[in-house]
Amino acid sequence: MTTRRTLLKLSVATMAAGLVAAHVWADATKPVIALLPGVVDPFYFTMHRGAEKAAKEEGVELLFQVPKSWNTTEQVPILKAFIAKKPDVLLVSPVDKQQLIQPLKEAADAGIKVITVDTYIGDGKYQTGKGDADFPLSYIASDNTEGGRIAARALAKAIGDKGEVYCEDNKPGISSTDARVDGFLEEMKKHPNIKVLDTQYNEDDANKAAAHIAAILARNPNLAGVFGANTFSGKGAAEGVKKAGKSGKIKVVVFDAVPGIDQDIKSGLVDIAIAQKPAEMGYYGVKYGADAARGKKIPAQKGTGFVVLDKSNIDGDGKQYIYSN
Ligand code: T6T
Repeated sequence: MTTRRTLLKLSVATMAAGLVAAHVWADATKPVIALLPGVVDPFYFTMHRGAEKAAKEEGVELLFQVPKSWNTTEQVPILKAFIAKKPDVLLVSPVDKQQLIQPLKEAADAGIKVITVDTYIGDGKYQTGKGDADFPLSYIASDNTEGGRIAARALAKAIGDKGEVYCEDNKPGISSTDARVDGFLEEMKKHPNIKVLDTQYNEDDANKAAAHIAAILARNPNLAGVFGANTFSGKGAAEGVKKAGKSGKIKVVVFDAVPGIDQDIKSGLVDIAIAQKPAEMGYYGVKYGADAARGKKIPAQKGTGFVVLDKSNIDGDGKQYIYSN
């Protein structure tokens, strides 16, 4: 005969089970995903819109906070604040391949699923069981090395395959821009009549990039071309070429498609822009995050491709790929 005590125990157990189920159910039904980009720029605001679109489709609560500048000292405090909020998933663009490994490991150790978008930690190869930086579940980004090769081929063609060129870059240690410059230098080796000068670093400051053009022109008056490896680098290099009165003479190839790039291409200041698909990075980041929060397996890598913008498509199909704030 079931005693009152057993009945009581049973009902407590059932209630407890109900509660746990309710909690897990709440996470799986409305996963919380925190999106932590690298810096304030139109690339990441476009990414955020793609993330919001997927969040609506998936019933995800999306947290979003942007570091003021591209720096571990700006990104890590926000990361720690997000960890304290215990989201189900962290969607992050690590600002340094090495320095963000430990802070992200703390997130993973706190039970937060980590997905990197645009940039990666370690060597970007995840879920391999090797190394101390393979714990993220997925890496979603452009093939930046190939992007750098495309930039080199385009610049070589624009300058008639001879003359002096150089790369204008943010800072070393960033997986995306490092790969672009590597791809550019690797491809330029196939162009013996082109001399590649030392890469210049502008710390994501377009004014510094513009000043580099003036300084290099003083030493190398025959400068024929420049590759800007990201938004600030490209914008600054183009500004520097314009200030030097060399628009159209010094060929400019840039990575990214910031607002106004259409004017720069039509005026001939910029020859080509390699537009990434940040909205897709945000969209698939949230889709994969929601799946992972619901216990589904997700691919360890996803390439989002890019589109080469130039005079032939900037007012046509290409326009849709220009980022916006
Ligand atoms: O080029 C993008 C991004 O891909 C890169 O990782 C960092 O710079 C940008 O955000 C542009 O500023």
